[in-house]
Amino acid sequence: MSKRAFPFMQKTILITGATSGFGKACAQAFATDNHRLIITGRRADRLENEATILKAKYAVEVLTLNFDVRDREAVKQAVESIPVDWRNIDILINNAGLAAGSDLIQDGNLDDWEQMIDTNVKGLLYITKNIFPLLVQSKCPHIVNIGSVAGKEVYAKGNVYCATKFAVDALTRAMRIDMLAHGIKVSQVAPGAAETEFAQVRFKGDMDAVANLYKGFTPLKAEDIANAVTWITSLPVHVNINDLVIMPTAQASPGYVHKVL
Ligand code: NDP
Ligand code: 8X3
Repeated sequence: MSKRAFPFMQKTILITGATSGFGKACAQAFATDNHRLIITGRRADRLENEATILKAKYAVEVLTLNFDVRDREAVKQAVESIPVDWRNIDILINNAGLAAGSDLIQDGNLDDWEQMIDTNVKGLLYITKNIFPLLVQSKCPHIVNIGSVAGKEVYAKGNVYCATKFAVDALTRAMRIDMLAHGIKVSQVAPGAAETEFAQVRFKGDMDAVANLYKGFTPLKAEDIANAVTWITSLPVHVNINDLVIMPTAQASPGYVHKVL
């Protein structure tokens, strides 16, 4: 039996935050299956470089959209700018997100809080609302939200990041209910610790803190999450994976990692 339910069916897939980590790995994984890709991010140079590589290596069509998901007008304009022959979007991967800082809540930095809430919650909402009218016309519409184990359990100094990912968990369930009549699949992938640029962003370039986080165990790789996303989005139309929690074997929960130092 084929691994893919629709190996012949080319889809148009929009991935937010495709300049790094999970989003970039998802773009590469979908490109191997010859899908058409709309990739987004703030770093224009990386976005264009990624598009050039995808086109050259996989001979796929790629459209880039360079905007900040926190800017609701920019999101609207970016979606309006999508050319007619790219507007048949089948899959939306709501991946753009971040943790900023790692402080006790009483010591928290308000700019960090706003950045996380604006990106992880409001950005995801802006994208979803603007893409919905395009997605709803697809024969196989699917939204995959990248949540986190931080949206399942809180941990010390996780506070606001955890709250944003609990919100993603809630919004995933809410979208599934609200969009049910439109036949839109809504799934969440909730990863545990994965080595991407996530920790560099969280610790604001403190590479000692990054190294310390991943020391003594094997974290997930971006490709592990991309494999899950491509599997979820390849299932038959009548099958939806609501929620998939993926952890490194060495991690039992956000606060419990077995380290061999
Ligand atoms: P990376 O830092 O490697 O990638 C994050 C991506 O999000 C980048 O492409 C970045 O692009 C984009 N992004 C961030 N802020 C914005 C913004 N305001 N507007 C547009 N794009 C933005 O991290 P990951 O790949 O690890 O993270 C992807 C998702 O996975 C996030 O939602 C994260 O919370 C979640 N996650 C990560 C885990 C991990 O341990 N790595 C575990 C569980 C969940 P650019 O900077 O170019 O805008
Ligand atoms: C990132 C996973 O455990 O670092 O969402 O919060 S964790």
